[in-house]
Amino acid sequence: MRGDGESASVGAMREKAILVTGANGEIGHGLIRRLATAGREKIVALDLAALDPHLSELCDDVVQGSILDRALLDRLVSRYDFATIFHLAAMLSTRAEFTPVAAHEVNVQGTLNLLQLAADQTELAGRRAKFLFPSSIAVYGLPPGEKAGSGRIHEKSWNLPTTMYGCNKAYCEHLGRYYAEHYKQLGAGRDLSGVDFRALRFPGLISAQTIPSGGTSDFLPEMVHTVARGRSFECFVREDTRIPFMAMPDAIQALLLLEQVDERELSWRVYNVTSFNPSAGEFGELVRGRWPGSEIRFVPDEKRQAIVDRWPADVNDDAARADWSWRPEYDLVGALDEYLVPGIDPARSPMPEQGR
Ligand code: NAD
Ligand code: AKB
Repeated sequence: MRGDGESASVGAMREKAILVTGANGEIGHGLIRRLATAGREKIVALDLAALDPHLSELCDDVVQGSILDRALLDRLVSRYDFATIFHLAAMLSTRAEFTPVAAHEVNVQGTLNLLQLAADQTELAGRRAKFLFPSSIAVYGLPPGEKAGSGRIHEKSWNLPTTMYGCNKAYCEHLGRYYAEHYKQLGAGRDLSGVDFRALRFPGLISAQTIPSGGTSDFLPEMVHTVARGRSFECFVREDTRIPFMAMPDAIQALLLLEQVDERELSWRVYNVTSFNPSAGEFGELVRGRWPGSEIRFVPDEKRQAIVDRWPADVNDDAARADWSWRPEYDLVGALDEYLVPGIDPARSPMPEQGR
């Protein structure tokens, strides 16, 4: 970490920018396009992977590297004044179950590194940096057999994750609350310390432009992308499996709405948001209706099934609706007919890799 004198001198010349970690991921693709269209501050994109060239041209700085590389993060702090950080980088639920310790490193240590970067920004700029964190329905863990009759799950209920990814998200929500409300609570002059942390517990997301990998909610997006490419699809969960979902433009809109709302309007820092929750079978019927003759078979993978069986069938997003006027634009049929069917271009992206 730099000394005080050095902080003051770099502060004077730092460029205002928005930081997006995990920029090359599914949400990063949608978010960077929206931020660039809105013509806001400079965009600094950070990802372990090389950034999609279509995104690179929209960003002012592209950094290929890891959120675990603290020297790299320190260099970013010395160069940029980040008023807002969208911390998207993560290892998703299925992949995390295969390498739980590595997942913990990326999902928890990586988030801690970014929260500290944000707290450093607050200190240097004299205003609390905003930190937008996509959490997940994976923080919930319903007991076996409870799911069907449990209704729309409230933020405060069933916070008993059963996956490493869900545990990581739940703990990072707590870390965010700590940095927002209790950071260095025994130190002097805390008025402008810490981070303005805000989180969304996203359901499964479906994008027309990108194909997920490494998640457990991937079965619906994989289905629609595979069928749109004229291929038969084997779904890894049972037909009656039901969890909430959302079209990607609504997820981006939710992030931007939550970013903009006055902190005093927030009842709490972690909000559910949702749009629709068809069963896998119901979604399959709708997909068959749009791509007649498509072949969809349900061949459950018992272990991945067990993960989604612990996730809620629906969540209660009343608080987001009341506090910052959250409303999804797309319902289920709208998501298919106005977004996915016209938006999926089989020529632009490869086949989904099923079963990851
Ligand atoms: P994604 O897997 O498409 O993208 C994640 C990105 O993070 C990838 O580009 C990856 O290269 C990058 N990354 C991984 N480790 C990194 C590291 N050490 N350093 C830098 N970059 C690293 O995921 P996504 O769908 O875009 O999700 C973004 C965020 O939203 C994640 O935190 C995820 O948990 C959360 N989320 C996603 C969904 C969903 O359905 N897509 C649902 C709920 C929450
Ligand atoms: C996953 O399946 O891991 C993510 C999520 C729902 O958080 N898509």
